[in-house]
Amino acid sequence: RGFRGCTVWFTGLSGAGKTSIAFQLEEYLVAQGIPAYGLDGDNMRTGLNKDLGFTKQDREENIRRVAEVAKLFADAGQVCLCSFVSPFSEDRDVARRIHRESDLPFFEVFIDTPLKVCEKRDTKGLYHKARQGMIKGFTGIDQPYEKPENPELVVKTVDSTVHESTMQVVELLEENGVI
Ligand code: GGZ
Repeated sequence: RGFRGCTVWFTGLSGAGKTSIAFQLEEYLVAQGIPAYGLDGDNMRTGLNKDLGFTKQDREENIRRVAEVAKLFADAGQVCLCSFVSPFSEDRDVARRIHRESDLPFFEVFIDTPLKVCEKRDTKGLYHKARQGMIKGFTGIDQPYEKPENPELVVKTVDSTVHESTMQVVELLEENGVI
């Protein structure tokens, strides 16, 4: 059967490694001739979603809009790689439903990196700012992260390389006949 589009939805804390894995996966797929495109806070929150912040309500709307965009990419035959903290289960469920209603495959991938590790990495200094109270409503500090109950895949990044984590997602896509 020929290739069809789909959405891979990466969820996890800030600094968990979502975007690094999605970026390597995008490179891998494109090198195999499979069209793939990554959506994340950097390209969604600077444009389409620049009116949104990080309250529960704004995150809900962020995820809803991203999911609608991802659906269009998937419908156009792309593997759409979405990297969003997406901390609320009900918002991720909305993203899933949006895809299901259009019969497009949706894979929720939990990038399971402990808060301790993310906070120690603190690549952008955001956890430090959140601890100091300079950022309010930071996921894992003073807003919750609801762990996925039934994700298609859980990737534990501690003690593995980005390449190893990426290959776990490649396997998932192979097992499901996407690639
Ligand atoms: C969480 C925040 C916040 C707050 C700014 N909480 O590591 P990053 O920097 O690059 O990824 C985080 C990103 C989260 O945006 P998302 O669109 O993925 O969030 S959501 O899915 O919940 O809508 C982080 C930065 O933006 N950031 N403030 N308060 N992350």
